[in-house]
Amino acid sequence: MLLAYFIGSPDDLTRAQILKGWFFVSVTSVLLFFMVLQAVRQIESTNELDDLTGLVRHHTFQRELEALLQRRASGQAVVLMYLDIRYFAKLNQAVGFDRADRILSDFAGRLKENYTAGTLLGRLGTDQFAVARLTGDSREQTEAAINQLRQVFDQNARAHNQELESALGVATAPIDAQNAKELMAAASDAVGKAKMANRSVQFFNKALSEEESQREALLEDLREAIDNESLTLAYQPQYDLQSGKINGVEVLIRWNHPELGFVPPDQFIVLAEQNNLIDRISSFVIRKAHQELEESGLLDNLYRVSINISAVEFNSTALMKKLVEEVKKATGLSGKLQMEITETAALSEMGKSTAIIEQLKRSGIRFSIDDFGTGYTSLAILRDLPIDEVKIDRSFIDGLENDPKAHGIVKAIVGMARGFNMICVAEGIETEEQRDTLAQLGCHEAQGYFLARPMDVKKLAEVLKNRRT
Ligand code: G
Ligand code: G
Ligand code: MN
Repeated sequence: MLLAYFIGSPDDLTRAQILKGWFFVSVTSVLLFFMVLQAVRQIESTNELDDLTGLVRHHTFQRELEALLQRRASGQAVVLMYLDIRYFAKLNQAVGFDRADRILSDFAGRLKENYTAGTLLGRLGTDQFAVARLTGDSREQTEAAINQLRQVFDQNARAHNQELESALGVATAPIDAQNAKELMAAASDAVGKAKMANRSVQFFNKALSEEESQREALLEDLREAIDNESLTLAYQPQYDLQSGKINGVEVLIRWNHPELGFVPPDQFIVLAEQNNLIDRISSFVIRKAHQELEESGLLDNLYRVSINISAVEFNSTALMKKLVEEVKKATGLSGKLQMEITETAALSEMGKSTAIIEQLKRSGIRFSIDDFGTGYTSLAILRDLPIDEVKIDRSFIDGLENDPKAHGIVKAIVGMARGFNMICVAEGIETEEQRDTLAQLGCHEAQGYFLARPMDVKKLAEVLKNRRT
């Protein structure tokens, strides 16, 4: 033996052997301890019981729900209700964690008292509970189940002297979903909508939810298109009504979607505005227009390049600062740049951006009000901000020939623009007669299909060249 070889006396040998024995015992117990600990943890996680309420957690709930769905007989429905306690964070702050915890555990207690064993109860989040049960498949029976749950919630709130609000999301199988996972997704979707719309009860609505997922998909694609710079630009010339020459162009963004084809900007601009992408679109437009017009040598032939800037950007100082940075980088273009304020959102807080607008103004940027006469622009904006141009909305041009009122409005806008020393541009010119009437009324410039459609930069180069010769 190895020990005997190293240790001389038999006494030492015995002691060493005892030590060796203890050593093995300790190692084994440490190993055993960790194995048991792991096993206990595993058991805990498969049971997934919530410490505070004793209710099951997400995974177990889903498993039990699947089993409940299997037990469903024909003519029966499984109704799943998600209950979210509104403003729970506020409650936590107001009464402290301990009392808030007690409100939660008492609510769970009441649920257990009020429902029989056949009803599934779960705690899915801090302030989110789930109740699932078999009912008949009539609407009345579902509503009875909803009322019962709301009553239990209200009783608990009263018992704690709290005014608590709940939001319920309701989904039923087999109408809304085929399996437990889908049913839970449906109830979760519904409770999210209830909260967003400040409603106490919201039923799952498949059509709504599909529309939303389409929007989500479109948004994802838009993000990608912005990342890959696969959006393109179109330019629409603006003509001087006296000389017939092209004074400027309006830059319009285009999205050719790989599957959907041409997606109109009205659709995706709103999406961009709602999802903090609008500044990236404006940056792209400035950068790309600068690059395209410079590379094709067209900048010298244009007095003015107009881009559309969303009111969302004009309403935000931070977004306006980003815009200023982008404009600074486009040196060749910035001297000709005009910003059209498009009124896809109300110009509510433009006051905040006044300083930046004035700064842009001093560096030579011009400003135009788009769709004038139909949007939210008030005359006060024309008075308070350094506006250089108004674009008469297409709808008035449309009525120019047959609608005396539209004619009157156009005449008034032209007069007002001239009075303010602003350039007046008419958009949406589709006939010769419209063009001639506008020239007669003293409108400075015109833009529209009759004169030229939006076109890519190559075509624009041709049109500008033909004009010169
Ligand atoms: O030509 P068209 O269908 O592209 O324009 C539809 C609407 O989208 C118009 O109101 C136009 O002002 C807006 N739009 C077009 N291009 C842009 C753009 O680059 N930025 C913003 N914010 N709006 C744009
Ligand atoms: O709102 P804004 O002015 O940015 O709108 C520009 C939009 O007007 C673009 O979608 C452009 O394609 C469209 N447009 C340009 N000329 C005409 C026209 O003569 N008739 C119509 N109906 N639309 C036009
Ligand atoms: Mn425009």
